[in-house]
Order: sequence, then structure tokens, then C-alpha cells
Amino acid sequence: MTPTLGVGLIGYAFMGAAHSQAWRTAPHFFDLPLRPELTVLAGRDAVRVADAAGRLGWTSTETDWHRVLERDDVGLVDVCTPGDTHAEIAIAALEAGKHVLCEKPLANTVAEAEAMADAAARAAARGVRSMVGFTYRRVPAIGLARELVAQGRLGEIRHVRAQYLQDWIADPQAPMSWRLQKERAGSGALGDIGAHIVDLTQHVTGQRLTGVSALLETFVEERPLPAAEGSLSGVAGQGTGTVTVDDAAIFLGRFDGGALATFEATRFALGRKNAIRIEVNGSRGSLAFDFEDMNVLQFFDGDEPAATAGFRRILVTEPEHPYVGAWWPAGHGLGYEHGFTHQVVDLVTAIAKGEDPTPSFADGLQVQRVLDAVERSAAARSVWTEI
Ligand code: SOE
Repeated sequence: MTPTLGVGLIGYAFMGAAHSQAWRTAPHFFDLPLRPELTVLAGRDAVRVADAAGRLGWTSTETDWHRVLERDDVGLVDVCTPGDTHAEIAIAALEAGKHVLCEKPLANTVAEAEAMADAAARAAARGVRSMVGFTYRRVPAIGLARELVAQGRLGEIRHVRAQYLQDWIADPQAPMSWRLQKERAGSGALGDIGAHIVDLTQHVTGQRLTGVSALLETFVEERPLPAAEGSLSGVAGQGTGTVTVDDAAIFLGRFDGGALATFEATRFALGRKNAIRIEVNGSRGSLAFDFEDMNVLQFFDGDEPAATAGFRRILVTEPEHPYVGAWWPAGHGLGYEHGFTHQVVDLVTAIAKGEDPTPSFADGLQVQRVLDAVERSAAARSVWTEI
């Protein structure tokens, strides 16, 4: 009999739903050493949390997250709440001896992220594990990109070009939501989606950013208050609220291996829905990825004869590619939700092996320091800012 791992999920909006499907699906496709159980879903509104639990497959509900931490049938707490609650819930869960998966960005400030990384280190000494949800690391094409860099197929990395482009608030009538409030989200496009490309570029290159020079902009400062919540922003209602975060972030960066980098994170790129675009140029080759074509990795091998060299469009849908063998026959492709499932697989496997999973809270703290440097640089009007 495979031992079980009771999961308590806090939050049931967009990310809560994505994590729910991952906890449900992972044991059906992967041979896991621990079988996750969807034990309890927590949210403040009793009626809505009960409705969500029914839809998403959770066995019971709580309206106070503290209760989840007290339950003996919960071994892992999954934090899918807005950023202002991450530190309090995650630290309390680790202290209660529960493994923790926490959505990104790890926290709203460096101080909170430091406290979380400290709590994670103390917990790890007691065998309690933690992971931050930079889910896109688990897209097979990103896994292949990292392997190619690690194998030296790109040589020395010279350039990293990264964009995360969305358009869900390009319309000035798109209503307010917690993602547009600094006290709840920490920052705007920068932390919500810029954090992903900071993590991804560091993950793919195996290098770390050492400094940045940045611009932040808020294009629409007043928005309608929401009449009803939607999966991202909701439906406009009466009255207005003030946007207190950036709408877009652009920054230059330098990696510790010498590469120069540019980053752009915006939710105002009309027509771009979830375009995570990463291009890396090295001394021996280049690669390019776009999440809007997420089963593809473009690879240019500079060792090939010039007459026939060119970007190759690799369909990352073969059993040889990371995670793919557990799914459909070769060539059939994966989607957004599979990254969350792979995240569960890696987390549960690390817990069963008694190892610390990655990305760790320490990795989340390092990304938080990059975000903080971007904000300091932008405030100082693009002065080079050390991380
Ligand atoms: C909204 O911009 C968002 O839901 C992010 O918060 C997620 O991290 C990303 O995966 C999709 O877009």
C-alpha cells in the first residue's frame, strides 16, 4: 500500500483550482511514492468554500486556516492566497510540522521572504519540506532548455532576453482586484509575472542576476470597483478604486556568468495572452521559447555547417523529454495545467525521499531580492542597483 499525504489547500480561486487539479491528477499518471489526498479546502466564506470543494474534489472544508494546521489528517499545506498572507500561513504551517507549497512570489517584501526562508531552514532540520510554486520550471520545453545549457550545447551564455506579456488589464474598464493593490500583492506585473521570468531565466541558465536597472509604470491609476469576482479581475461595478502597483516593468540585468539580460513584464500587451518568451544566445548556440507555443523549443546549433544551420523547431512531446513519458503517446502535447501536476510530482517525490525540493524558499527569497532591486532602481530613476 502506498502511504498517503493529506493535503490542506488554502484558497480556491484561479491558483487554488489549478493546484486542485494537480493534486487530483498526479497519482493517476505518475507512480508516486506518496499518494496525495484532497483532505481539506479552506476559505473564509462557508458557502463558497463548500461549493468550491464540491467542484474541485475536496473531502472537507474549513473557514479558518488555523484549523487546517491543527488537523492530524493534514501533512502538507498548500498556500494559494494573495501574497499578504503567505508569510503568516507558511511560517505557522512549517512550525506546526506541515510540509508547505507556497504560490509565487514567495512574499510581498524581502523581510517577509527572509522570515519564510529562515522558518524553512529550521523546518528542514526536522524533516519538514517546503517549495515555492514557480510552476513554469516544470514545462517540458523549459526542462529541455535547461538540459541543453547544462550540457554546454549553448557554450558561454552572452544574452538572455525575457518577456512575460499579458493583456487582461489593458482595458481601463477592467475592474480592480487584489493583484492591483500593493498591500495585498506586493507589486504589480513585476511580482505577479516578472517573478516568473526572473526565476525561469536563472533556472535555465544556472546563473543568478547580480544587478538591475529598471523602469516601472502605472498606465491606469483609477479603475472601477468589481461588481463580481472573476478568475483574474472580475466584472466592473459602481465606484472606483486606486491602482497602487506597477502595470508594467522593464529592466536590464547582468548575470553572474557575464551574460547581459533584458526583462519586460506587462499586462498591457494587447493580443498577448500568456506569452512567456525567453531567448538565450551563447557562444555555441541559441534557444528560444514562447509559452503560447509551449510544446516547442527552438534551438540553433552553432556547430552545424553554416550552409544548413538554422533554428530547429523541436516538438517537446516525446517520451525522452522531461515528464512527457507519463502522459499521452508521442506528439500529443501538454498544456498549462500539466506544469502544476509536475510540480506536485517533484514535491511529493522529494518529501518521500527526505530531500529538500526546489525551488526552495531560499530561491524564492533570492527572486524577492531581485524584485526589490528593480523597485529601488525604478524609484531612483534607473540607477544601476546591486541585488
Ligand atoms: C496572472 O497574471 C497570472 O495568473 C499569474 O498570477 C500566474 O502566476 C500565471 O501563471 C498566469 O497569470
